[in-house]
Amino acid sequence: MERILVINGPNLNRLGTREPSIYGDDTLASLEQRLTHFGEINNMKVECRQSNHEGILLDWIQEAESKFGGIVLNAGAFTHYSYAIRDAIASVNIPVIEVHISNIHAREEFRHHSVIAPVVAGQIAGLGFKGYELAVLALLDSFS
Ligand code: CA2
Repeated sequence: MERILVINGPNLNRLGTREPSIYGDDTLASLEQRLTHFGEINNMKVECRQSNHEGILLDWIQEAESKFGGIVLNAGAFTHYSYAIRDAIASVNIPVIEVHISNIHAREEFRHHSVIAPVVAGQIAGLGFKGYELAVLALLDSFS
């Protein structure tokens, strides 16, 4: 069975507590539950993790290569400036799909640029939680 790792980065543990007009009212726990279930009905094992720490995200990306077929990554604000995360993605030979709940291109100027965009397989932004499911489907499709 294909295994997919979903990684959420800094502050995404705060989902459902503030800024509902940007990120919706659902919690990280409900997103993870939804993705686990989505994996089951599509015959995949989806594992979800979240960390506020850059080094932990780096470790997970590097380790995923031997255990997962692909990664769905919402790197949060690290998206906009972490060359370390960019290098970690470039160092693994499994596909990584970048997801953002909000449309980063329609927000503040500093969010328009993603330093990881050049090294990911694709980017989905602005489709809310649905974006994670679409990324999982895109990975599944890439396995066949
Ligand atoms: O739209 C996204 O998914 C982001 O990756 C979310 C990041 C932001 O820095 C990126 O520019 C775009 C921030 C996540 C913070 O999430 C919160 C959720 C609820 C309350 C406070 C923060």
